Amino acid sequence: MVRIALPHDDVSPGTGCLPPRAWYATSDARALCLNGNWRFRLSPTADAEDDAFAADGYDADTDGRGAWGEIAVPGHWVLQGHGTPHYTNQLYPFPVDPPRVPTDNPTGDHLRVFDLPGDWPAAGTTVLRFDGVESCARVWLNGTGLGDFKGSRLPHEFDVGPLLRPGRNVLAVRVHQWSAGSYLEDQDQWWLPGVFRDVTLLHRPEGSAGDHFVHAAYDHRAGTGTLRVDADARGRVTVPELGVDMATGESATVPVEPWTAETPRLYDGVLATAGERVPLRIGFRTVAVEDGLIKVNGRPLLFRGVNRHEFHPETGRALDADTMRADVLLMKRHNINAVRTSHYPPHPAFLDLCDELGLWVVDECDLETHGFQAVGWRGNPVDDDRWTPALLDRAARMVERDKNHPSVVVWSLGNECGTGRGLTAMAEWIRARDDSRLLHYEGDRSCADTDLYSRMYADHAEVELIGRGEDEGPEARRRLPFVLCEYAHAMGNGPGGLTEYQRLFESYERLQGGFVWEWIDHGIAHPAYEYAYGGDFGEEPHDGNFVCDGLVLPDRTPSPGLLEYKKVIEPVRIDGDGHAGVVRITNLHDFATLGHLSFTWSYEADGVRVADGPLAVPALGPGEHAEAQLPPAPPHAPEAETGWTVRAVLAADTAWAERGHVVAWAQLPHEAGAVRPAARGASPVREDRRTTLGPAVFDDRGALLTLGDLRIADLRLDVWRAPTDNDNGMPWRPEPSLATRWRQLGLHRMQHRLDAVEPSEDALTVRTRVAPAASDLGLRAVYRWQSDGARLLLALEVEPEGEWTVPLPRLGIRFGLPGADGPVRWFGGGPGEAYPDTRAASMTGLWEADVDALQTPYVRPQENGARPDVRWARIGGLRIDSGHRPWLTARRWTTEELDAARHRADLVPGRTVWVNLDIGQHGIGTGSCGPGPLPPYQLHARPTRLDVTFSTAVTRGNGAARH
Ligand code: IPT
Repeated sequence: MVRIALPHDDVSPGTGCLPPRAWYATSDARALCLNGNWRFRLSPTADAEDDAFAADGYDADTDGRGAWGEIAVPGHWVLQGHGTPHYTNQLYPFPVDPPRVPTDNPTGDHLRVFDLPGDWPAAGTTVLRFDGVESCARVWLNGTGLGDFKGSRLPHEFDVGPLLRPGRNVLAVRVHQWSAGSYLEDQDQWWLPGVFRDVTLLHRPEGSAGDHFVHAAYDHRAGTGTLRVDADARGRVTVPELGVDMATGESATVPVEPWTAETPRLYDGVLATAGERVPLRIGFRTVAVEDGLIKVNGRPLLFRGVNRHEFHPETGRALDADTMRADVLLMKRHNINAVRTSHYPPHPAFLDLCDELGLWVVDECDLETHGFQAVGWRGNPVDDDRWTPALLDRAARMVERDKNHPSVVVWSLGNECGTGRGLTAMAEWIRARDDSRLLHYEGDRSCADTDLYSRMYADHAEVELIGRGEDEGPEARRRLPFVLCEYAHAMGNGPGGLTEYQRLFESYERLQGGFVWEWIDHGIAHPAYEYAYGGDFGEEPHDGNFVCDGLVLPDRTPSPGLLEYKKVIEPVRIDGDGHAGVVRITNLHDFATLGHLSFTWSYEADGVRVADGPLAVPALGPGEHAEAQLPPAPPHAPEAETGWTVRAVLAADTAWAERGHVVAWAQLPHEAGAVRPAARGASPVREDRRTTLGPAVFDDRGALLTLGDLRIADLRLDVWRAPTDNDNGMPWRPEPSLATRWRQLGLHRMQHRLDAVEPSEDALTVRTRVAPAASDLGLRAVYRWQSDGARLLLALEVEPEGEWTVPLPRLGIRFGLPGADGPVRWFGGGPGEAYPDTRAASMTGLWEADVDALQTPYVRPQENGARPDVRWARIGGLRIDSGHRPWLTARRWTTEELDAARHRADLVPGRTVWVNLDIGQHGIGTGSCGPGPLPPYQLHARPTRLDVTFSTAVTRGNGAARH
C-alpha cells in the first residue's frame, strides 16, 4: 500500500521560505503588486500528482476542459462562488487525527501571469511575498517549485531572483483548505480558504536594509528617548526633527515627546543603507511591569479594549485599506484605546494605523488548538515536541514582522491552546528576541510564561476578588497585574453589566481593564437572509450565530452595545449636583491632559433645550479633578422637568474625529417637574354589549376596542420577550439556559382567563388571571379603567401567585394599533435602545423616530428596541402618559413573530404596530459567554402597579431630536 504523504499533511511549517523580517509598506526599492484577477480552478481533493498546471508553458485556456475561471486576489474562493464557508467555534470540522487531514480537501489552483517591467533592476535580487494564505500553499514560478508554507495569517517570502524572466512570468499557487496547519488555527470564526492578503514582488537591491529592528525607549524621569536601529546591512539612521544622524547599531539619547495611545507622537526617520532608503515611523515608549502593574512610560494604564477579528461581510478576512481605517476610526470615536488582535496578527497595515492614530495593541500569534479540548487535550500540538518548530516559526513570523510598531505593547502566544512545552518554547524565543514588551497567554492559569494574569469571562465577584488580591492560586500570580483578555460577550442584544466591570477596573489598581468580545459580527452577506451565520450553508457541524457577537453589526453600524461601551469607558467623568449648579470633572486619561477638550452645558425643559453655553474647565492632568460652576438656571415653563447636560467635546479637529465630537457627557437633573393629577369621574355606560367610558369603548369581556377614532387591538398583560442570545446562554453548558427555563415553564404561551368585568360608579374593573399551562404559578392582573371624559386612565395591579423561582422576561402590557402610521415621539431615554443593565448611554430627551428606526437589526432577530423612562409618547394618533415611566417598545411584528424569526429577512412588517409598555424588563447580562444579569437587574415577580393615561394625540410643535 502506498501512503499518500503530502506537504499539507506534515507538522513542518514548510520549506523554501526566507527567514522572516520586519514588514514595511514601501521603501524606494521597486515593488510590483500582484493583486488582481487570477486564473482559478477548484478541485474537491488534494491530489499530489496533479501539479501539471504549474509546469512552464501550461495553458489554462486549452487544458482543463474549461475548469479554469477567475478569482479576485486577495480573496477567499468560498466567498466568490466556489464552495461554501463553514463556521465552527471550538470544534474541528474534520476528524481529530493530527497531523492528517481529510481526503476531501478543497484545493484551489491559482495562476497569475504578469509582465516584469522592462526596467526592473538586474542587480540585487527579488522576493515574492505572500501576506496571508489559508491554510497552506505550494508555490511555483515559471515551472520551478519554490517551496510550501503554512501559517495562514503570517507573511512568507521566497527568493525568486534567479527565476524571473524579462517579460512574461507565470506564478502558480496551489492552496489547500485543510493542512496540518489547520490544527493550529482553530479560532472561533469562519473557515475561509484562499490567498486572502496581498501578493507582492519586491526588488531587493544590493545593500538593501534586510531585516531591521527599531529600539525606541522612553525615560519618563529624564524626558528623553533612546534610539537604536539594528539592521542586517550597515547604514545610517536619520531623524531630522530630533537632529539624529548616526550609524546603525549606535544609539542616541535625545529629549522627545513619548508615544502613547492617547498621544501617538511619531517621528519620521530614514534608515539608509547602500541600496535602500527605508522610512521609519518611530514612537518612543517603554513598557514594563513595575510594582505589580503594567506601566508605560512610568504610568499605569487601563485597557479600554476590544478583540478584533478581521472581517468584512463580503470579503471575509480580505480587508481593504478603507475598512481597516474605518475600524480604527470607529474605535477611537468610541473611546476604545486598545485592541487584542484575536486570534492572529492582522494585516500589517492595520498596525500602521494603530501607530498613527493611537491604540494599544496586544498582538496575538496565529495559534489556537481549542478543538483538542473535545478529546481531553489528547495529541494537543502545543504539548508535542514534533510541532514545536511550527510553533516557533509562527512566533518568529509575528515578532519579526511587527516588532517596529510602537503600538504593539504585548505579544500574545495565541488563544485557547491548553498548556504545553511548545508554548514555553515560544515564550522563551520571544523573550530572547524582544525583551521590550510583555508576554500574554490566557490559557495557562499558572502564568508560568507570562507577565500578566489574564482571564476571560470571569464574573464581577471574581474580578473583584482578584482586584483585592484575594484570589486563590499561586502566590507568584497574585503579584501580577490582571487583565480580562475577553469579557462582556457582545452577542446580539447587550452586553449588560459593563458599568459594573468598569467600576471595578477603576477601583482596584491591579485590574488594568479588559477587551470586550468582540468587535464585529461575522455575518456573511446573503441574498436570502441578508446576513448568514453558521449552518446557513448547510455545513455540519456548526455553531450557529455564535459567530455574530460583535459591537458593530456586519456592515459596521455601531450596535447599541458599542454606544454603551463608549459611555462606560469615557476618559472624562462628569458628575455633580444639578440643584447646586456644581459640576465635577475628573480626567480619567492615563497620559493626556484635558487640553484637547472643551466643555459645554445646556439646559433642557421637558427635553427641549432652552439655553446653552461654554463651561470653563482647567486642562487637568491625568487623574486630576476640579469643580466648575454652572450659570443660574435659565427661565422656563413653571411645571417643566428640567436638567443640565454637560458635554466634553474635541476642541479642534483630530486625525480621528472632527472638532465638536462628543467624548463624554452627563446629565444632572434640576427640577422634577409637576405631574398633573388626572381627573376622574366619568361613569361607564353599558349599551348594546358595549361599555363606553369617556372616549373609550370596551366589549362585553372588558377588552378595550377603541379610544376616540383609534382602534386598539388585544390589550393584555405581557411577560414574554423573544429571547436574546444572552437569555439563550452558553450552548455547551449542560444546565438549562434562562430562555429554556422560560419556555419549560410556558411563559411564551401564557393563558389569559377572564374572572370578572365590574362596572362601578366611576370605573370599569376587569379581573384576570394570567398563567402558563400545567403550572399553578400565575399572575392576577386587575385593570381599573377610569376617565375624566376626555382621557382614559388605566391602573393595572399585578399580584403573583405561587412560588416563582424564574425571573420574568418582562412585565407590562402590550396592545396593537391597527394601521398606525407616522413617527413615534417620546420624552424619555434615547435615542437608542436600553435595558436595565445597558442604559448608561441613554439620554433623557425628547426624541422622534419611525417605528422601523426603533428596531435594532440584530443578525439573529431577538428582543430589542426598548426605550426607558418614558414620561409620554405619541404613536400613530395615540398619546400615552405615565408617571411610572415605563419602557416603550413599538414594532410592526409581534413578539411571537420576532421569536420565530431566524434571520432579518424573516421579519415582514404588518399593518399593526405592536406596542409594549413595561414596568419591568429583565436585565441583559452577558450569559451567552459569561455571567447573567447582576441581582439588581433581575426581574422577579412581585406585586406591581402600572398607571397609564391614554388619550388621542394633539400634535405639539416641539423640537424633538430625530433618531
Ligand atoms: C472564547 C474564545 O477565546 C473566543 O475566540 C470566542 O470563541 C469566545 O470564547 C466566545 O465567542 S473561549 C470561551 C468558550 C471561554
